[in-house]
Amino acid sequence: MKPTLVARDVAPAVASAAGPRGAPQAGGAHDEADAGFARDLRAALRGPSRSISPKYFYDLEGSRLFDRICELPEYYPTRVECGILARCADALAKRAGRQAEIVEFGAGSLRKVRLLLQAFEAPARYLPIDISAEHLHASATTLRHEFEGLDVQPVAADFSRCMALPPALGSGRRIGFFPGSSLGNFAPEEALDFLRRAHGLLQGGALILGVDLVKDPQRLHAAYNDAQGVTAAFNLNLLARANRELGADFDTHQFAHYAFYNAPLRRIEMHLVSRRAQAVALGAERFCLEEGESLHTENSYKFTIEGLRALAAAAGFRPGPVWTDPERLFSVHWLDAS
Ligand code: AVJ
Repeated sequence: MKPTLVARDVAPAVASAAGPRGAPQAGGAHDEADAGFARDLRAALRGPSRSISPKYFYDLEGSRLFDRICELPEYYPTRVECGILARCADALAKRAGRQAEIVEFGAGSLRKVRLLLQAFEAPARYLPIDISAEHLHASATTLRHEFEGLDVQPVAADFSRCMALPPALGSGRRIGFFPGSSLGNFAPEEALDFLRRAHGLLQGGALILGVDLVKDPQRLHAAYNDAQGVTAAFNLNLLARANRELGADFDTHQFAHYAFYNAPLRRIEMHLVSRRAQAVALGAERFCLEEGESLHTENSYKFTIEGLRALAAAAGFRPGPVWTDPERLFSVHWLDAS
């Protein structure tokens, strides 16, 4: 695969750093991203598999809803991971060394990286990669104000496909940061493929990877079925987004949020289930949904510490120390790419 930048609203500094081939122009790239959503949603509605990538959750509204999920009492991963990161930040900083460059995959609202930036010794540059351009640029601006002198270069790109980064600075090591168990959105083969590519980008450096652990299914179930219904709204926003961006006519009240833990596959599955027989228009096409038919919107795989280390090793990393919380809900891994 050619390492092109699948980017929207790329910051000028990054666009020029992408090399002589150049990055796609913001306008054209935007259309490309929309075409991706339209194409993938159409394919999902046509069936027979009826599933779509969870990356389409994250328009501006979806990114905001996700930030609210992270604050929910039932959604333990964010809180627990932040606690772990706060406790291991000094150890991570020591391993990273002076003037490290942090590359974050799926950076979102940039909250967790603050824990690293505060602990690292003179971090040289921060490259947050996220698919939600608007949200990313707003967060990057806030971060620049907080860490004066830090070179922040947001890259609006789909890291699940390909990633092209500006050349490394050469001053310190390049440290990848992939928190939040976003790795769990990938099927095992895709996770391996992503880690192989990350290993290629981080040669000589390392990856700090946060993943959610297998645990009591009730605890997992509650985290994706919160009492306030924020996760339901997040799931249903996919349809609302299709209405806004693609002119579809989904009646979101006619779909139910359904999330459960599939224990044999060690993953949470999220679905949107049709409450009745209905037809939906998308562009010139009409799709019929039976009562009870589902659109599979997300998988969130859970890991064991040993399983994750074996996966990372298969991708070329040398697994280092692991940090966890007293309840062993979540884990943070140091994976050497040297
Ligand atoms: C961002 C993929 C880690 O799977 O827990 C949260 C997304 N979906 N609630 C997760 C999500 C529903 C989240 N990840």
